[in-house]
Amino acid sequence: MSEDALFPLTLIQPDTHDAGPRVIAPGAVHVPGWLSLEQQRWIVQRFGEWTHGPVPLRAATLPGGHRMSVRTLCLGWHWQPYRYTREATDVNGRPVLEFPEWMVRLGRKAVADAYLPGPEGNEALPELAGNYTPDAALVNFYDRGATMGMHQDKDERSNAPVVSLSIGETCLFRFGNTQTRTKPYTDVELRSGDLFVFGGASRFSYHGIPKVLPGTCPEGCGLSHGRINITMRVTGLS
Ligand code: MD6
Ligand code: FE
Repeated sequence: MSEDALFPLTLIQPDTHDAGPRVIAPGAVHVPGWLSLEQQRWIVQRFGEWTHGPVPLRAATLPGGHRMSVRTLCLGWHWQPYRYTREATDVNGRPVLEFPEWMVRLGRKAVADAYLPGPEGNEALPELAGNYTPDAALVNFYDRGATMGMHQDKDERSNAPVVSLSIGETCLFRFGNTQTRTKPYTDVELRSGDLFVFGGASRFSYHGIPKVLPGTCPEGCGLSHGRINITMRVTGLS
């Protein structure tokens, strides 16, 4: 038997981070290395364009007056704590950028890749993949020291999955439960190019970003520092 047959590439990956989809909880799937470096760079270029759009990257202010450390821009619908609007009424009143067609296709592929049946006890939720049509994206930029507290994504009137893409510095993603913002939770490292989908029984789980690891941008991802996270959602609004 040839060496290639004995040691197929997928089994000799030295880094378990590249081992394919991992089910973190029912409906919550981490797909390491889902975007190529070329795709990451292309998305970083789009990010640069969006920051010159009608609504600047801004740190949202929470109802108690606390300002988030993450800066956000939006596509499709403008998110403000805690609702979606068509105009950025908490920033400058301008209408939000359109949700790009390429991102609908990317979101559909993400849900399919995360949920289609696999050998690892992956939940098969194919009906979610075919007609997944996200209409809003939050694009977060994490500069030095930025974090995100434990929260649920529940401003949408839909239980369709949320698709999350990470580019730039590695972060610690804390994935919890639907009942409390505390334990039990699972800490997952999200690296540049990783996909995380949460839907099904995990759609309303608490989650947060306790830290970003400075200096971990891979060569060629398009960012020299910081972290971009894009979450696509179905708002259920019209
Ligand atoms: C982040 N993400 O990854 C923050 N929400 O920077 C989120 O809050 C998030 O990654 C819902 C689904 C996936 C996520
Ligand atoms: Fe979230």
